Amino acid sequence: MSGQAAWWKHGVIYQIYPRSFYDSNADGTGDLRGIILKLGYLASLGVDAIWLSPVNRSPMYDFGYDISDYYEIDPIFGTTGDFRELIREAHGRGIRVLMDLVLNHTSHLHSWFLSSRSSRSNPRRDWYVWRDGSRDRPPNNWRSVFGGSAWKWDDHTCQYYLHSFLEEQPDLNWRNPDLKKAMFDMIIHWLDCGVDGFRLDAINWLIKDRRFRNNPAVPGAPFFQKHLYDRNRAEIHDILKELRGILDRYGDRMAVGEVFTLPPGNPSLSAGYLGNGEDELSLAFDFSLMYRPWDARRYHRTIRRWMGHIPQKGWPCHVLSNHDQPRGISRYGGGRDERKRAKVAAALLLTMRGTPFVYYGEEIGMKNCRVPRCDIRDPLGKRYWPLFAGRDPARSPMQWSPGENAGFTTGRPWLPVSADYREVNIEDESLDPYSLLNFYRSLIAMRKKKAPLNRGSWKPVLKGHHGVLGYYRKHEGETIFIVLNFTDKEKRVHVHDRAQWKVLLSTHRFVNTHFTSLEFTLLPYEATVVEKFGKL
Ligand code: ISL
Repeated sequence: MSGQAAWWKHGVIYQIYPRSFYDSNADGTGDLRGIILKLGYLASLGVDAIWLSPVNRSPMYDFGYDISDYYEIDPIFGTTGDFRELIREAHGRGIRVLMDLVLNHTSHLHSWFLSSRSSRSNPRRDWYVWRDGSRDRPPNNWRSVFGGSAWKWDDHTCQYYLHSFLEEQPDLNWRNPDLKKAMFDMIIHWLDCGVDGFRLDAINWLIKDRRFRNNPAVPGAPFFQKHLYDRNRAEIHDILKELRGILDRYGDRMAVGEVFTLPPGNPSLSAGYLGNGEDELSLAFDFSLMYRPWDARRYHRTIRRWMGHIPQKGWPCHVLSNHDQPRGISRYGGGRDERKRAKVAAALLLTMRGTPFVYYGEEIGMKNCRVPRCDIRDPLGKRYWPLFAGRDPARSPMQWSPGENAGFTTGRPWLPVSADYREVNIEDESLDPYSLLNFYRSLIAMRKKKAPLNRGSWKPVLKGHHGVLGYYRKHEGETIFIVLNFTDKEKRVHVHDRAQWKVLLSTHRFVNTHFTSLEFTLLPYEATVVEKFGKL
């Protein structure tokens, strides 16, 4: 596929958590019509695609990641007609639409599982993972991601079924050819509907060890184990190759896979799912950066490692926040400087080589919301409170305005609105030329306009010593240099490159200011992007 056609390499992708984006019918939960109503905003932000966390029919034990019908839209979000309209309207504005595909498991209320569970001889029995055991002795020691054994005893058929996540999320058996065909048919259905691609949930869980061997223990950590036999099995690659074959038949469709590992971030493993760069996933997430403390050197090393693992023909992507992790701005720290740090992080995300993913609300600096215990909805929060408040803090309603419920709903919001919405909201930030929101807009617009930024090479020169990152992005004779001060101190930087430079975008300098060398005294938390426009 030509570089031109691969929009997913050069564009910016925006993740929407539909429950929390915009509520069009006052039931307190965001919906598809709400997204349609806000397409103008998304276009003004300049994003090329939106990825929607699951909107399929679901009993919502895991808020949509437990699908009970892959072909239907859950009524809380709207109808299939609304979904088709969203695709049409988004396409009309040049915005592509990605669906979240949960392939590892279904809801326990999916008709497939109801059949599978009905008897041992049901033709769909083998679509899920059933094993013998006795009531008090599960088939092996595998643990669920969400805690406890990954096996659930079924009284009716006296066997265990596997659930890598909640017991309401039984794992599918991808070794069964009929199941695999049913899943591929479903994928083809959505491609035919005009969906531009998919985010593949928990893709590294897809296949389990044929012999169901016990996972080795982690010495000294009784609740952890080395997930040798229930994750990252080699056969997953064969499935991804088949899937890529389907996508490629449609030309410009893509798949980005969620590769979650513990400890989080494993660049060689994540990049492994890109295959030779052209025959498996289009993009793979690696979450290393989300777990780094705010330190330029650590950031540099993490990015270098990630870039180093991307196959020659493959393409990286970068992400700072999503619906499972604490929000970026709440992780960077910095107290009163947190929004300055958020600008530096945004400049990094949007000037790197690799597709940037922006999580809704990140562009205005939404923080983790304080969710009182009685309002917790995430099953993880319910299970682990007060040790862990769960994932709700990063899923609070989008802050559209300083009005009631931050303009998200006229009903009662399904999760509390963050207390800071009177200052942190889209309406007010749109009016402030120096807001984080307008900085995101400028970064995205600049990235779109400048080929070195959206497709060029990456050459780091200032590698985080003294808290500063500096790197070149180059493409066909054009050169851009980015410099980022991660600290609250002034920093003197000097890169020997005498030429005519001008500022494209900066947190602290006027656009078009000229320089004859890359010699600056950076202000605290300065992020500056300069372009070479002539020789001296
Ligand atoms: O959420 C996590 C830690 O807080 C992760 O371990 C997460 O479970 C893992 O990244 C897989 O996540 C995906 O699948 C889950 C779903 O709950 C997550 O929201 C989804 O992103 C099960 O479908």
